[in-house]
Amino acid sequence: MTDCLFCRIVAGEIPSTVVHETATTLAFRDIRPQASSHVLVIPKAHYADVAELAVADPGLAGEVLAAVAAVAEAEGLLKGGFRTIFNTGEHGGQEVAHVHAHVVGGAPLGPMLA
Ligand code: IU
Repeated sequence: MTDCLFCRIVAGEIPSTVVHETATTLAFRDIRPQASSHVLVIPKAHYADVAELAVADPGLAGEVLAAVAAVAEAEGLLKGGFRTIFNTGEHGGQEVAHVHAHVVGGAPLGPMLA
């Protein structure tokens, strides 16, 4: 999808700081980090949100979760723990309509809905 920001990052048209990549997924640093470690994990294929991805391609959804785990390990988050968030739709505060998991950690986080 050429007008999708994250598809353009996958295509290399917009620069990003990649921390992990597989044949089907890409993980890069959020440009406005909310924690000392804040990485976005996406499938390279375009799906609007996690609900659409899970229905259309549950195998790929699993690959995204495996990439989340790989990022957590690479970022040194497994011991202390981390949070994974899929903002979805208007009420979920989703700004970019290409499914992405936020992986945040590096220090104790506040209550989930704060
Ligand atoms: P959201 O879940 O759709 O609200 O999150 C979108 C995230 O994408 C948000 O944290 C932005 O800081 C981030 N982001 C980015 O990393 N690079 C960009 O070019 C743009 C947004 I636009």
